[in-house]
Order: sequence, then C-alpha cells, then structure tokens
Amino acid sequence: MPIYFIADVHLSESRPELTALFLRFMQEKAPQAQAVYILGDLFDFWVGDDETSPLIDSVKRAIRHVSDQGVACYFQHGNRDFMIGERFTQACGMKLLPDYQVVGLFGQQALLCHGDTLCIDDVRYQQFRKKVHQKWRQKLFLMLPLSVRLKIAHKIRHTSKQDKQQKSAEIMDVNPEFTAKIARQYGVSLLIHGHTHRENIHVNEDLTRIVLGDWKADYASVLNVDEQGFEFVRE
Ligand code: LP5
Ligand code: MN
Repeated sequence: MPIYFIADVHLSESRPELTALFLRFMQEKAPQAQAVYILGDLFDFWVGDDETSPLIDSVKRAIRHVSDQGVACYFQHGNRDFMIGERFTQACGMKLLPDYQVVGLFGQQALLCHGDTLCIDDVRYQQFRKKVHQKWRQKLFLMLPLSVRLKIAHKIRHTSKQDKQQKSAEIMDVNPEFTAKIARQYGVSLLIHGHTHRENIHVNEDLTRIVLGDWKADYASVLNVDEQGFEFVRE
C-alpha cells in the first residue's frame, strides 16, 4: 500500500473548489494508502482550534473517516496553520508531528518538514516566524476574541502579500547550503517538504529533495511513495 504526501492545500471559504478536491481525495484516494502525511498549510490560515465553520467541520469529518479506517494520518505545521493544536488533530485522528521528523519509507529514512524553516535568506520572514512561534505570544493571541484574531490574521496576510512583491524568487526559495546541513544533521539523504510550491524532485549526489506542489483549482498535487519509488500524481 502506498504512502501519500500532500502540502499547501490552502483550504478557505473563498476557494470551494479546493475543499471539493480535498474531500474527494480523502474519500476516494486516501483510504487506499497505509499513511497520509499532510506537511503543512492545509488551511489558508488558522487562528485557533476553537473556530468552527462548515468548512472546518467537513475537513475534520473527512480526515476522521480515513483515520478510522486504519490509515495513519500525520500533520506537520505550515507557516499559515502553525496555530493548529492537538484539539484539532486529535478530533481528526491525526498525529501532530514536530517541525522536523524523520520517518522510514520502504527502507529509506526521510526527513519531513514544511519547508519555511529552510528559507533562511528571507530574513524578514524568519524574524516574523521566531516571534509568532513564541509560546507566550501564542497564549496571549488565543486569549483574544475570535473576531479579533481573524482581523489580525487578515492584516498579516495583507502585509505578507505586499512584502512578497519586494522579494526575489531566490530569496523565497530554500537555502541550498542550509538545507544540505539540516539533512546531514538528521543523517538522511532524502528530504520531503512543501511551502515553496515548486513541485519537483531534485536529485543531487548527497541529497534527494522532493518539493511538494500546492493544490490548483483543477487538480490535487499528491506524492505517491511505494516500493517502486516516488511519483507525483495529479488527482
Ligand atoms: O504565506 P505566504 O506564502 O503568502 O508567505 C509566506 C510568508 N508569510 C507568512 C504569513 C502568513 O501568510 C500568514 C499567517 C497567518 C497566521 C494567523 C495566525 C497568527 C497567530 C499569531 C500568534 C502569535 O508566513 C512570507 C514569506 C513567504 O511565505 C515565502 O517564504 O516571504 O513572509 C512574509 O511575508 C513575512 C513578512 O515579511 C513580515 C510579516 C510581518 C507581518 C506583521 C503584521 C503585523 C500586524 C499586526 C496586527 C496587530
Ligand atoms: Mn507555506
């Protein structure tokens, strides 16, 4: 049975076609797998596990349905949904993984991460990340009314979109030397990540780096891993 990897679905009320793709993937494809790994940015943004909506409920139910069938479901935080907590992942029957996780894939060790931590040349983003990952800031944020949290999230999204216009594509990609160093640190020669939306398999002497794609209006980008190897499939 294969293992599926997905990332950067960016579910939101404003993109119902992505929700439809995700629900279809969960209903039709995911039950055929032994495991499904979601490597971050499942949602366009997340402001706390206490938020409820028809979208969140349907996603929760769809993942739960798959995990209840014995498919191991895993989630890693992205830069958009790092506020997802155990309350949400447990309701889905998913295991919340740390930012870096080594897993065995058909005899090969692979390092998994969202990918944002590898983009160290994006200094403004890394400063922002450091701040919003501070536990005390997150605790304070969660004490705010939901409506205020949503306003702040929209404000950050707006600033982020503006900032990105000033950044080169190179700055917003992973730093190759740093990425190689991290892979060495974890003792792997295979890395799987998302975030940059630059779906690809980069094969170098010391490291194979698989970059998951984001989901488009008309297809889901899924990495299928089995005894035969790695393959991107479009659902
Ligand atoms: O997401 P994407 O691809 O557009 O851009 C990312 C980086 N941007 C982000 C921000 C997210 O888009 C939005 C996250 C919403 C989270 C909501 C919960 C908040 C919880 C707070 C808990 C304490 O990740 C972008 C990268 C890009 O990827 C490529 O890697 O460049 O980084 C930025 O744009 C960061 C900016 O450079 C700096 C942002 C400063 C924002 C400050 C806004 C202050 C508003 C305060 C209002 C009270
Ligand atoms: Mn991301």
